[in-house]
Amino acid sequence: MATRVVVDPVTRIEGHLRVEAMLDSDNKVHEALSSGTMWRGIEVILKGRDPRDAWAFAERICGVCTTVHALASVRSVENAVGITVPKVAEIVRNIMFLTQMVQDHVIHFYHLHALDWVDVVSALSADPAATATLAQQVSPHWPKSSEGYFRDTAATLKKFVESGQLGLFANAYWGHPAYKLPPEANLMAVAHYLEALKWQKELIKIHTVFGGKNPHPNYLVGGMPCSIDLQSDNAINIERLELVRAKILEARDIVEQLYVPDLLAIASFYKDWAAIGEGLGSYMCYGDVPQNGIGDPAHFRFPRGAILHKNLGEVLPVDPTHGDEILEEVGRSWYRYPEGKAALHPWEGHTEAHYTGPKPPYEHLDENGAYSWLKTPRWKGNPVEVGPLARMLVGYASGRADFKAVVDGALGKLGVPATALFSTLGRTAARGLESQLAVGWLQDEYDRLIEALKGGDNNTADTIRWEPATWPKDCKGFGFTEAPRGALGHWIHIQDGKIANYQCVVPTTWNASPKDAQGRRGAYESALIGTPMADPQKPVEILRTIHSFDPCLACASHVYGPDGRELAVVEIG
Ligand code: NFE
Ligand code: MG
Repeated sequence: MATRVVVDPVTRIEGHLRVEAMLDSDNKVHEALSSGTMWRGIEVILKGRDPRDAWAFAERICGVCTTVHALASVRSVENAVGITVPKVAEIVRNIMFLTQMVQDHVIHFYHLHALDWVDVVSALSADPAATATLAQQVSPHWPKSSEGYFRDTAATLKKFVESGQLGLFANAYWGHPAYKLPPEANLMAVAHYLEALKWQKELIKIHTVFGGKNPHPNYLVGGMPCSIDLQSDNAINIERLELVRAKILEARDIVEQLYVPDLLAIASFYKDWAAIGEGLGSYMCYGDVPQNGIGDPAHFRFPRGAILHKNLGEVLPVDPTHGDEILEEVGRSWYRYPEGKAALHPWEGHTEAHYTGPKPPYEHLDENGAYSWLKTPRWKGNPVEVGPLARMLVGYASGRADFKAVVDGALGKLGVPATALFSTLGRTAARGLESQLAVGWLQDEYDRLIEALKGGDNNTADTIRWEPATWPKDCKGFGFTEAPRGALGHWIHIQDGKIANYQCVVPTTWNASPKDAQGRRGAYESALIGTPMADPQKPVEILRTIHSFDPCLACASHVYGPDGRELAVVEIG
């Protein structure tokens, strides 16, 4: 009988994900199920509310990607009622967005994904002097690379392990034959894990300058809720902006001296993963980081577009407001649609819980029935992957020189062809490479901000259409961003100044979706097919590919009851 491997819950992610993988007799995955096993009710409370408040609720869909739901939300309202935000507000939003992206990617690499490749216990047998030599080769400009530094790190780690309370490092498959790094590389990675953990709280201070707090910084329909005046004691002045500049420079060091060198060093031991985890081969982005207003995608730093079937020769146009382009199905999800409806555009979106799965605790999901709290979004009928790899490929295939430079640079260093991008390794590398772009863009956006301010422009909000009385009686809007995990869209329908309908289709819904009506797999499921497993009892290979997407199930399984009715009763007993 075929072996079925169940990983539930998948850890080192946000939210609750279950994966079931069916193995052939040679222990390769031949079928997979990706299931969101939680659902939440954030959107239900949006209905009937003031659209100007929506960002504050929507932002709390997630505590990880935090700022992006606020950004998509204010953009959806601005799009609906016809507001164009001032240039300075847009630059500040770009800085907030890029800060979030860099912080999230570094955390993902070191704290959520690295331990799939780095064996912490093996680090204990590393020679600190040899580790110092290695570190100086890998990151010649990073100051902390002495023998003493690595001796101290090893001593800290040893104390930690001997205490028997692994804490952060508990529950991994230490000693698994799939770990390939020498002990010194493992110790170097553990040291940098700790460095990155200390640093990430520093970068995010940028959010506190412009948004007052983090997580969940403040936003404003029409602009940003901050006043900037270089000379004032009562506004964001040059002293605060100097802090922002310093944090951007630190981020640049972390990405260029630690993250990308570590990524390439670790990847060089795992080149076989450039041929594993390809998945759909189709990708989509909405694009972001506008240079000339959100209505002009031709001038986004992240371009908009789609690639189908690995054809890098053609970037297809994407219009998420077109009624047929993006449709969500629920045939394999625990929801039901109105009679006769098989797929709905988010502006007509409908969410009605209808659990038909097995009664917990259960052994297996029903692969022939519904098996997830995630819906199944499709672009022009195609399953597509969203996220860093999609963004890097769309940028690369669009012929953008900045994308080509970082991608070709990494491929050259690793000595692998461009086809290596279509893989688990490619997905993980893409996250580092776009962080390289993002830290450069952060500096550029900061310079644009200072230039505007020096020119006397410090307008951070357009409040001409603040009052709902100035809005159309019935209007629809689309707000979007490129969240760390990929294309994020919020669709709003406003009637008489109140929210009539609000739907989010988030990155993890695209990537972790169950099958569609034609039986085609989502991105996670598809990427697992063909994966070889060394030991089905210790499925580290499944974690490598699933983690390469950086799952967030909290984002993906928000639920909206269109009539505000009770969706389910949960009994605890
Ligand atoms: Ni909760 Fe999210 C991101 C969004 S989800 S993390 O990035 O939007 O997939
Ligand atoms: Mg949704």
